[in-house]
Amino acid sequence: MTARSITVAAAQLGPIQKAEPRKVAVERMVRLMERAHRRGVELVVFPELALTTFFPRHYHADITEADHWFETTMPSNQTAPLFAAAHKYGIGFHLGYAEIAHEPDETGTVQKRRFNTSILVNPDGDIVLKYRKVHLPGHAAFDPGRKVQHLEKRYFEVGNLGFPVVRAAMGDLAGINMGMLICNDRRWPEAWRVLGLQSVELVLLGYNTPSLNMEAGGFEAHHLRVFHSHLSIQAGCYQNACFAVATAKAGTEDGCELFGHSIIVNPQGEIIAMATSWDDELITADCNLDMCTLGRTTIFAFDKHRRPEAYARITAQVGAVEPPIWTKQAAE
Ligand code: ING
Repeated sequence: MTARSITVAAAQLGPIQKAEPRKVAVERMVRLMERAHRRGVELVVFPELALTTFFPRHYHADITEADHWFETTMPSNQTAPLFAAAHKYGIGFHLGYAEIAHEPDETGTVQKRRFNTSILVNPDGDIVLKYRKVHLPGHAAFDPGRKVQHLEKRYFEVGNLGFPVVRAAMGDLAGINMGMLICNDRRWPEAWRVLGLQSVELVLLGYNTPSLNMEAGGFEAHHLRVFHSHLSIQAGCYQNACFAVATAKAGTEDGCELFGHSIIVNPQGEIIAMATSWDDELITADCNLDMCTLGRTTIFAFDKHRRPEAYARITAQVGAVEPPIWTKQAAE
């Protein structure tokens, strides 16, 4: 039986300066898709917020002043060249962008809503999957203690689409189980596990991660920034027996440095490709999806081994509680 294989790419982007128009970023991405096509790539993963600079580092008292960083339609005239290239080369792509949507809120009233969003587009230009970032790091109000602001909680709502997985045709395969995470999501094992519980085979993930810890809360050695990113992704893949393509926006944007080190990881948790620049760079790998079978039929056969009755705290609590204190009296 021929292996269920797909050739994927992380299309890492170098910096996008605040003044750089979407047109330039899209042209850079189309060039990466052309290069991907020459390498026989069937699915390209672009970063989080791939069309603009990482604007949550900039404070606006009136958040509507940041609306120009958002897309109100997808595709639009500016993003149409990506859909055209996908069709021309027969390549699917993942794109992260800031989304403005006019849709009902929980009271049923149509509101203008803002999300940190990613989509998966097939070569026919269909949006086969959409995800909105659930774990928004940073803060909502201006933080004078910070060297650089990280205002995702100001500009975006928490994603309201859950962590969806869809089985869709891609490359030569009639169906692949694909899901998405965005940046900070990768640090939360619950997010990976919700995808794993839907039999995900390939997780598509974009990120924009500062190379220095912007929190004034304490020292974190620089080399640990990349280590923690890779650790989270490798663990997520191993513990859910899936592949992941994790693509950075990297380099220095208006003086703020983002690390690259985009990676492609297999269900054994091995890094099978890694970017070495902090600029536009295409890394590729052939993913034999049959590799997912070993983990999910043995160590991580969820139906055989998971014990949800012991996991109640995971959904019952938000923060941690203090444990009981041991005393001799209490122990007797
Ligand atoms: N960026 C960072 C990320 O989670 C961060 C924020 C960095 C949080 C390092 C904690 C530690 O990769 C985004 N955009 O989520």
